[in-house]
Amino acid sequence: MAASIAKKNFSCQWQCHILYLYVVVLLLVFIPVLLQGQEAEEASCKSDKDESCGCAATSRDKATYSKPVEGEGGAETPKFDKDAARTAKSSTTTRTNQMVFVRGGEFTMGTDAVKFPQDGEGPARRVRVDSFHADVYEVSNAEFDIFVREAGYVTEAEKFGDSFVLENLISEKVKSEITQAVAGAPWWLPVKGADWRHPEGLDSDIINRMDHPVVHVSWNDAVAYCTWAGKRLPTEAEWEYASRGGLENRLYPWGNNPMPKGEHRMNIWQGKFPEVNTEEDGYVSTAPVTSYKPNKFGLYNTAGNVWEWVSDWLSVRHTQELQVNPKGPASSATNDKVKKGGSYMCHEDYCYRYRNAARSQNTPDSSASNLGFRCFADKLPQGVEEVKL
Ligand SMILES: [Ca+2]
Ligand SMILES: [Ca+2]
Repeated sequence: MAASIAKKNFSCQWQCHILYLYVVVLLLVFIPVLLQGQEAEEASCKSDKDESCGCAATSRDKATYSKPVEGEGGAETPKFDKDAARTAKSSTTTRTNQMVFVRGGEFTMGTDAVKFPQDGEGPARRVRVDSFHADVYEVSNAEFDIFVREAGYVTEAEKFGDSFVLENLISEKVKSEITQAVAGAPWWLPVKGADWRHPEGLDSDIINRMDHPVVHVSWNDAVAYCTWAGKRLPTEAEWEYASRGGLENRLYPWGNNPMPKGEHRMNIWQGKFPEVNTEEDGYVSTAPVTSYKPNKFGLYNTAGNVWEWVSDWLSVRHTQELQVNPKGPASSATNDKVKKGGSYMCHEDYCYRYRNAARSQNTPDSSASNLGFRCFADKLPQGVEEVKL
C-alpha cells in the first residue's frame, strides 16, 4: 500500500513537471507575438494621430457621399424660404466689406520648424509679392446675403443638400437622423439641410449671427462671391504675407506668444478636443468677424475663427528659389485647394494649424461649418471703403 502511494506521488510529480514545461514553452512562444501585436497597434494609433486631425476630412469626393440628383433639389431649384426673407431684413447691419491697402514686399513663407510635414509647411523660402488690397474681415453672413439676393446665387451645399457640421454643435434631433460619419474624424457629421443659412442643420439659423463669418461655402462659392464683389481670392503667398503683418518668422499674426499679456487674440479651441470646449476665448463656435485685435496690416482673424480658402491648388513640395508672385501649381493630383489659418476647432494638441505657415486642403466643392474666406483685389473696387491705418 505504502509502495503504491509512493509510486503514485512519483507519477504525479513527473506528470506535473511535463505540464509545467509545456506551459513555459507556450508562454515563450506566444508572449513575443502578443507584444509585437500591441506595439504594432500603438504605432498605428500614433501614426493616425500624427497624420490625421480631420482638418481635411470634409472633402465631398473623399468621404462617403452621394451626389445630388438633377431636378431633385439640385442646381435648378433655388430655395426661397422664410429664413431668406429674415436674413434679407437683418442684412442692413454695418458693412464689413472694407479693404486695406497692403504694400508688397519680400518675406519668408512657410517654416523650417515644421509641425505637420505632410501638409507642406516647409521649407522656409523667400517670396516676393506685389501690392494688393485685402478684405479686412472674413466675409460675413450679412455680406454674403447681399450677394445671394443680388445675384440669385445658390451655394454648392444647397445644391448637394447637405454639408459637414461639428457633432457637438448639432441638436439631438438632427443627430438622431444621421447615419454616416467621416472615417478618421468621427466628430464631423454630414447634416442634411446644413448650409450658410442653417449652419447646424434645418433647425438652426443665422438671424443673430449676421456679423459672423459665412460658412458652408465651397471654393467655387467663394470665387463666385469675390468675382461678384469685383475682387478675387488671394494666392496663398498673398494671404500668408498679409497674415504675417510684416513680421518675419513669427508663429502668429502678432508674434510668437499665443496669448500676449494673457489676452486672447484669436478664436480657437480651449479644453480637450473634441469632448470639452471651455470657451475661454468667448466663443464655442464662430465669432463676429470684427472680434479681437487686427494685425499690423489691419487684418482681423486670419488666425482662427474660420479657415479661409485661397486660390492655389495644393502642392506639398516647394522650391527654395526666390519666387515672385507665386500662384501655386497648375493643378493638384488630389484635386485639392489650399485653405489657411485654422478655425475655432483648432487646439494646440490637435490640429495646431492656426499658425501663419500652417495649411490644409479640401476639394473645391467641399464645405463645412468651420470653413469660410476673404477676398483680395488688385484695385479697390468701386464703392468699397478703404481702411487707412
Ligand atoms: Ca473658441
Ligand atoms: Ca480666419
